[in-house]
Amino acid sequence: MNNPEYHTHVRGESHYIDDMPNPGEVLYAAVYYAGDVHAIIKGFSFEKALAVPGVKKIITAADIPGQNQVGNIISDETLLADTTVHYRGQPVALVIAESKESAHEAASQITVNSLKLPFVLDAREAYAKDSLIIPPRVFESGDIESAWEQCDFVIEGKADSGGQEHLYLETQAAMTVPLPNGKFTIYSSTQSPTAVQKIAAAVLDIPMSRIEVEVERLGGAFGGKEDQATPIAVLSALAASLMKKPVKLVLPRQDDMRITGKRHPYSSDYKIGFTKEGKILAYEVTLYQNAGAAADLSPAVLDRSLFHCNNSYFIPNLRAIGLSCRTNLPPNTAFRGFGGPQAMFVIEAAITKIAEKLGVSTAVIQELNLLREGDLFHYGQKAEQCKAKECWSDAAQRFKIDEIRGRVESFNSGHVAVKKGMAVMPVCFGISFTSTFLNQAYALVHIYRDGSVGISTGAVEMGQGVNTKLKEIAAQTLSLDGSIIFIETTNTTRIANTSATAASSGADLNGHAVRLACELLKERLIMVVRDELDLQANAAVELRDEKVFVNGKARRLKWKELIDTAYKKRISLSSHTHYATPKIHFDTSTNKGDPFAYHVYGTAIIEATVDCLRGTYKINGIHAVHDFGKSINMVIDRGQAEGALIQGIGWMTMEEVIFNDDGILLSDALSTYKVPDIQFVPDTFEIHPLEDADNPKGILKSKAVGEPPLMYGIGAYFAIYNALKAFRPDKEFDIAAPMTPERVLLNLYAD
Ligand code: LUZ
Ligand code: MOS
Repeated sequence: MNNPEYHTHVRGESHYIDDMPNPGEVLYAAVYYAGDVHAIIKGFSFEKALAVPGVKKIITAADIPGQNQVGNIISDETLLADTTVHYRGQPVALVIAESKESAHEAASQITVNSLKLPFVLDAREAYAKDSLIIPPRVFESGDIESAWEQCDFVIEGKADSGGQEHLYLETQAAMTVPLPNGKFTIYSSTQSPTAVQKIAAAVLDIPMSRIEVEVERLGGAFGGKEDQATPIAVLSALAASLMKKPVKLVLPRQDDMRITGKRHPYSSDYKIGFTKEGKILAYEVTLYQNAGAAADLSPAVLDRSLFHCNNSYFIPNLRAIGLSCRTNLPPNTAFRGFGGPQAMFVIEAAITKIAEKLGVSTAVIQELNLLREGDLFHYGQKAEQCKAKECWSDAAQRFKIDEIRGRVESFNSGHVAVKKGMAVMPVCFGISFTSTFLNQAYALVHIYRDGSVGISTGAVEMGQGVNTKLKEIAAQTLSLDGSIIFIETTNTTRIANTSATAASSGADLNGHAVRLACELLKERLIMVVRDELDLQANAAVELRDEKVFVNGKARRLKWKELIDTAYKKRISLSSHTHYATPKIHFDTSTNKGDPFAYHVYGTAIIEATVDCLRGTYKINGIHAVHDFGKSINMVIDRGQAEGALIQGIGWMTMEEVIFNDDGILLSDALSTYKVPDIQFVPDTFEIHPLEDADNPKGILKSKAVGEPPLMYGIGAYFAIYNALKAFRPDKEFDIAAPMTPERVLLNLYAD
């Protein structure tokens, strides 16, 4: 079953917010955002802006009827700045006009009189000033203090990774339509319809039930619309309520890049102790997370960093300290991997340095320390159905790792200025929101009188193919052809209190809810069959391929007639069900529990070639064995794995979010922010599904796929790093990503 939307996508017929037909007289909004990094607002000058033809109003914090607050985890973020701006790009005012051109022209005419304040851009500097979003978080296992004594070697180091722009194709966008009955419909490009509804209600000071959030599809999100779609949607709602007209707000690309937060840059210190054979006995890591000026999702992101700081390795004695540092950058936010990649980068850096110390290849140390069945994670969960070694061994054999290594070595001995490098990257990623309460979902399934099926859930389609999966789940459970099953838009009036479509768990959580709803309907229909055909209690009734089977024999009653019969017997043809992931729990005071439904494993081997005179490089090959469980749709899952992998390599290599010392984002356009394109993708790109994979906890035995493959991208950093090592074996390189060509040269030639 393929995504029915592919057809309208390629013809350009799929609607995103900015393509929606206008509902009558629509007004347009433009955000006026702070040009100062940290300042007290003393006054505005709106005269010139108001004189722009077509301008209707300029909205400021003073116009907000309810709370001027959009913080999700912590209430520390205004919708529109009141007295102080805390980052350049912070929304300060909203211009409403008859056209987008007028709105943007007017926004550019606003001036502000401000008193500039000192600011901090760096996480460590913020920590030194005690500027933390939450108190330090510490995850600990074993007895690290006495473990150091048993180590043959202890080494210390530092590893930094940079931010990442989400670069969803559809920028942040929303339109709100006020209805005559006092309700508002918010069309939002959000991963979190309920968050939009909740915050809009509080800002407008009306009950949540008066707001309906409607989401058809997103043109990409990658975590960037888990939290940061909310203020954009709420601004459009605020404007619509004040103007009593529909208001559309679509961020131009450059505004989007300046206003919204990104992946968190991390700076980390580690200390790692190991035996002379390379067995890791103790690991201590301190993660300085650059949270930006408001909490956003930073505390949750930080927790996932602490969960995944061991990546795919068993480390008996561990201490991980997470520091969420408040700086004057735009609030950083969810981004595919959600803090996991940043922490995994550090352990990979540490293992690289172990290998250098012992004079062996990194892969030897990695393999020696892989998680085994039954090992305890530092948060107390047991590794069950652990596939770490299986994926590693399968990748090593299938892709002939020794041949790759031999090829790299012989190339390097035959070349002086061009060097090759290879790296292996195992991944282990936990599936479930780490905030246990978020792991719940609803489905609403209607069977209509003609037998067609309409399904609503809280899942948001953002190009990841969740609708196709949900349809497949319903088709399998009801044994129907997909052509009569329809996945409806995501809507808070139909499905309330949803969790974000995030944490790779959209298909799992909502899919289980759809399965439950369909099973309930099936049970009712089987009762109808028994009644209608007057069957004995022991007769086996089955619904298969739109037919009714009794004791294995097809009867004349078909799906359509069965539905009509059920209706006439006054049996409900709708079901609304709730699913909550069973058994998971986590105690945030001890930081122990079983937070994840299961883990996803895999191993990638990445090869790179570096021109050590120019600093340029090419990724030559990506070979991975990935555990998809029993994939519901291999086309979608392969697409997710390939996309995530390239996005991860982009983060590690060429994508560089640069703020200058004045706090100005220099990489605020596609001319200055480079992302991988199709030319960058290597010719050899193999992702092999782990064979005979299974997953009793996942929907239809599949495994969540959205995020885990991103972290294979870390292998690209170390492949390039290893090439640099081949060029200058005796030089000690800093570990700092992204490994741009500029950084390659600095590594090679600066002292
Ligand atoms: N969002 C969230 C996430 O709120 N909690 C999580 O654990 C998470 N993990 C990955 C991506 N988004
Ligand atoms: Mo999240 S990083 O939106 O899965």
